[in-house]
Amino acid sequence: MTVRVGVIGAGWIGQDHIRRLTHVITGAEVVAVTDIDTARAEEAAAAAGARAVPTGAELIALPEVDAVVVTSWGPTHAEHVLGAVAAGKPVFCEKPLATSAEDCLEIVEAEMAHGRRLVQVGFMRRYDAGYRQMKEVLGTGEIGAPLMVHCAHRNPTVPESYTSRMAALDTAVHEIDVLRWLLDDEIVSVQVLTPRATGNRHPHLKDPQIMLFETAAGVRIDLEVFVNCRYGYDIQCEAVGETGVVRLPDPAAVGVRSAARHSTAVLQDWQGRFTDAFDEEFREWIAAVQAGTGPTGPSAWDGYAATVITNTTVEALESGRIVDVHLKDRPAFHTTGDAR
Ligand code: NAD
Ligand code: ISE
Repeated sequence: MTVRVGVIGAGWIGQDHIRRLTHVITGAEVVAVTDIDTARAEEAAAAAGARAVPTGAELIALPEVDAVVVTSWGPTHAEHVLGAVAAGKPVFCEKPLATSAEDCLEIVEAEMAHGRRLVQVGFMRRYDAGYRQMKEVLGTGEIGAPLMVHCAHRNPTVPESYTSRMAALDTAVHEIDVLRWLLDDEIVSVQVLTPRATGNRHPHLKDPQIMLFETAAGVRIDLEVFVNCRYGYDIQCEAVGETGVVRLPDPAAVGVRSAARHSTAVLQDWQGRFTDAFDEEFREWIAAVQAGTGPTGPSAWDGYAATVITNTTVEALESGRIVDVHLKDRPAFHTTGDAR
């Protein structure tokens, strides 16, 4: 069965997912696209042989739409995800699930009232081959219990519109999700340190930031978020266990020996770094929709946890304090059936 998909939001990532669903993944067809920018919706729809629709609500209601992809701006996600859940349609929502804990919980509760999983959140790092290998090693117990994780998330540059809060909300959110999943553990407190700021930032921005997380099991995570590092897009992750260390591999790149140097190129953007992960994320989501089993990837609960933890990280940045994370108890509905 071909899954007929409607896409809400045809900006950068919406167009990339439309291309992916149309040209990369088998078993899916984009049949409808909407965007508040109607010209953009029409252009993206035409490229996929789909129809442009005026609003998200109308797109969700179309009988020919089997499943919904939400790639609009973050503050609009909750409305569209709740609409899809009310219609009983599987919905893939790019991060964040919603921008407030309350909206995330409303989605969690609506999905539970529906009785089975419909929601998947777009945390694509869980589909990256390197992170998957790390999880496998951690799972075998080969390096013993994890004790510490050292991470870095570096972007070459960000636009002036990028704010200090976005270091948590937009950037560290990926590590927050992938570390909860890698460690199968929950983050319980956060502190943010602001070292000497780079001269290469826009003056309003605190960059770099060092985020210190503690988990329920006592694992300490240090995450450097440095979004004006200039030299490239660089994601580092190293877990230190009782008897060994496991490291995220760098993307494959040829080594060049020339002019008395041995060098390898560093990627320049996140799009290139996670292309394969995005493809696999959609391959598995479409397969789950086809199977009618409900999504197997990051759940509405994971989306809720990520939003609470990123909002707590902003509080830690702005207060300078160590702040505890307050999550509700995880419902039984969400202890099985996700990608853990
Ligand atoms: P963008 O600004 O390029 O695109 C968003 C589009 O949504 C715009 O075309 C806008 O007109 C449209 N839009 C806004 N509100 C709408 C509504 N109510 N109905 C229909 N269309 C609406 O942004 P982007 O970079 O494509 O990001 C979109 C989402 O994807 C964000 O939530 C962002 O955090 C997420 N994202 C995730 C990743 C990732 O690595 N997983 C990467 C980039 C962006
Ligand atoms: C961006 O929004 C993303 O989601 C990318 O994956 C991330 O690496 C980047 O830092 C964010 O700004």
